[in-house]
Amino acid sequence: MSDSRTIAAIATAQAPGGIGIVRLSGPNALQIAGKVFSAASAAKLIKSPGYRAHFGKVVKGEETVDEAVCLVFRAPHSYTGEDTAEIYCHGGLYVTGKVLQTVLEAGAQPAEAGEFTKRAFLNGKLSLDRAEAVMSLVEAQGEQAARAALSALEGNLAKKIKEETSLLIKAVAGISAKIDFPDDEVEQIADEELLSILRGVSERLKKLLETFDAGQVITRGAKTVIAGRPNVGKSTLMNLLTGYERSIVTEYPGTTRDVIEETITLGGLTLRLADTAGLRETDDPVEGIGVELALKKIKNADLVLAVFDGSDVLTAEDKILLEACAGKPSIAIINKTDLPRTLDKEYIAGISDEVVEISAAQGEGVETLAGAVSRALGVDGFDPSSAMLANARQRNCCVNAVTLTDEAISGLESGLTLDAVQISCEEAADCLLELTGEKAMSAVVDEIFSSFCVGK
Ligand SMILES: Nc1nc2c(ncn2[C@@H]2O[C@H](COP(=O)(O)OP(=O)(O)OP(=O)(O)O)[C@@H](O)[C@H]2O)c(=O)[nH]1
Ligand SMILES: [Mg+2]
Repeated sequence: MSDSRTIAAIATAQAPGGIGIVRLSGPNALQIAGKVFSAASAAKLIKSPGYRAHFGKVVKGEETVDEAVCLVFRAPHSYTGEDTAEIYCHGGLYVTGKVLQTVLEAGAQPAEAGEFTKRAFLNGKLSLDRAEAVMSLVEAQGEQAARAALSALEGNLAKKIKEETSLLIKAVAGISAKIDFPDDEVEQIADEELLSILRGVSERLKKLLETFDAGQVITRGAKTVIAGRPNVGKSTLMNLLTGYERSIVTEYPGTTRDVIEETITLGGLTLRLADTAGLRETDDPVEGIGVELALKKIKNADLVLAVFDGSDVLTAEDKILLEACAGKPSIAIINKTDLPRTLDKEYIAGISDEVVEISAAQGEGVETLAGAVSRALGVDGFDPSSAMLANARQRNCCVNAVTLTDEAISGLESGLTLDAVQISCEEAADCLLELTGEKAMSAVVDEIFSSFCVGK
């Protein structure tokens, strides 16, 4: 399936940088690139072999736009599977914009969001889950997220799903034979074997579904709120984790009022941190709004870092916070270990599963905290490079496949007609084919790629 339009877009970030890349793909990519790129060797791009770099100039009529390198890829040996030219010019907003404009004036069409990767999918270069992995890799902020995306891009999920699909298809074929040749004219698959195939598929898909939440934490980052009563050191902890003075720290209780947010990585995990106003009853209307916001953040958080002052006694506010954390992934952080301890640690340990002692001011205890974070989020020991479901779409396909496989299993167990069992198995296989894109509807495909960035 190939598109007759030749598309172009800036493939690099829209910010000043050493190099910017304008990419063209489509049947006329080399012809259009040849109109705007003049090679120093006088070589013609249209005649260039693939995987060849040419040094030269981007020109617009008589005007030189930039010195550049043009890389040629010949179909089908390119990312999109089409003829592709990549113009490496100087990075920066003006130059890349002008090179793109020149290419568009020479006959290319502006690429839509994700269109290069969509073409790669439509030309059979990537399965749908691998195309989604490309976007996850681009968006990855932490090491674990990048490893997970790379694993999917390498086809680990696709491979696993294909294995289960072929088992379901084997079951369908087995049932067909039983229906068409009921008198044992051909060798038949035993009911027990059919059941064991289907049970295996259902079990493995359920295992894959179980890792979804942990996978989401790894790929999207955990919404993490730093909470506690005033002056326990929340903002000092925020600054320690971000590595700079993100929040204002003073010895006056009630310093932080607004929610201060920053994304960080801790132990390879991405945390979307929010430092909040100290929790207390207050007559100050501004601080009061801050406290309300803090409580809302706690409610919606994936993880609460509940901070306590180790050099002080436990107060009623501390106890309320401990209770608010019950049943939620949370860590009780006893801060200010550099000062003599007055706090009742046993009380906290009796309520909270994870208790970590730190000195935010001295920068001590971060590693211990990192370990506790990964345990509290349930990703401890999770291998991000194992096959996992990357998004709600993939999860949905998998859930439907399990439901239908389980229907087939109970149908077989209860002696339902083989026709009904066969249909369930076929539909289960279809759900998995939809996951990898072999049977995805074009509306679904359009929807997926529209969330990509332009130039990818
Ligand atoms: N000795 C010691 N002092 C600390 C430590 N962490 C924070 N502090 C001090 O505690 C005071 C309050 O720190 P903040 O980080 O502003 O506390 P907070 O919880 O953000 O306070 P609010 O924003 O008012 O809710 C400051 O004087 C900090 O220097 C620590 O580990 N050891
Ligand atoms: Mg603060």
